[in-house]
Amino acid sequence: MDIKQRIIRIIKEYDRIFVFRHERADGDCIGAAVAVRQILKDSFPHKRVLFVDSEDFGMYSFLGSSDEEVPEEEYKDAVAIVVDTANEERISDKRYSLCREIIKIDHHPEREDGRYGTVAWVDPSRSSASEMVAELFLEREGFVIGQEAAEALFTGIVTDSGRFRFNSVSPQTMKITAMLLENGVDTEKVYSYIYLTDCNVLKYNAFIYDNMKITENGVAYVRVTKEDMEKFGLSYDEAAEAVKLLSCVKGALCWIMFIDDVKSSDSKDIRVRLRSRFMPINDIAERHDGGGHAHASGATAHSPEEAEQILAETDESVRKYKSTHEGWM
Ligand SMILES: [Mn+2]
Repeated sequence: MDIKQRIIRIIKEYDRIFVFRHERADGDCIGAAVAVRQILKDSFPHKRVLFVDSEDFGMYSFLGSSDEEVPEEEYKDAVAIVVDTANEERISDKRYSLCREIIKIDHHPEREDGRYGTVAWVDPSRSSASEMVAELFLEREGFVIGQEAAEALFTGIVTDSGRFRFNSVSPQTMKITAMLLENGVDTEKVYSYIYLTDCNVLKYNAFIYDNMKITENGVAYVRVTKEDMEKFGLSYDEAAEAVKLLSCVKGALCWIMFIDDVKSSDSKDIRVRLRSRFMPINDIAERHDGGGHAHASGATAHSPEEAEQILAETDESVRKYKSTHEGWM
């Protein structure tokens, strides 16, 4: 029996179903979780399907809200469906472990500590967990996918695929999205909730582009101070987000945000958010009290001089890469 059939069979066996997501929620895990709950409630009115969550859904509150807490005994003879979560440590609510069976549906790369669940459907080639959830129910008779669920899944696919731009977008992503649209997605509404931006953030974004510089070999960078964050009324996390604005500068293979470490009040450290395309930059981060992924790393400069040093090293790295590789732009 194929994995999707097994998942469906387990779901049908249980009268009580709990849905779980990963910590630091995003559009995909919220969308997939809300949709699983809605589809199963609409398809099996006698089943109790719950998505208990201690945080509100933030910018994704338009997709719905979580269910009230229930006594722990309720979890015992239930099945857990965990969406979009690579390993157990990242599951935001530990009560999944009380459930009798666990279904994992995820699209993150497989990892050493990633084996959990009675049944695990893991496919890293997928754009999103929402795409997988949509496929699971769309291709079967007897499941009701109404507008609410379709919009939740559409939101997950759109946000996790960078608006259908990432490599993970396949013909199947588009086919599934088409079917969701047939189920009545209000795209104008969804896009308004996801992409409209507060005025102070837009002014800050303008400030970022205004103050961005580019090195000789192609490193786009910007410096953000504590005073800048105060001026625009942004938290560290909100201000730090804007590193992605530097990702689309033609000729720049690397981009860096140098931002005051305001998390500890007396720190003079500068956090260095390093990003790149084609070439890795984690080696540079590792030399400066940091590390991370090949194309997205973080480091710490303990002085303005060290920040200069990191910029110089990155510039040199880009020079080397450009002189020994073709196909970048
Ligand atoms: Mn995801």
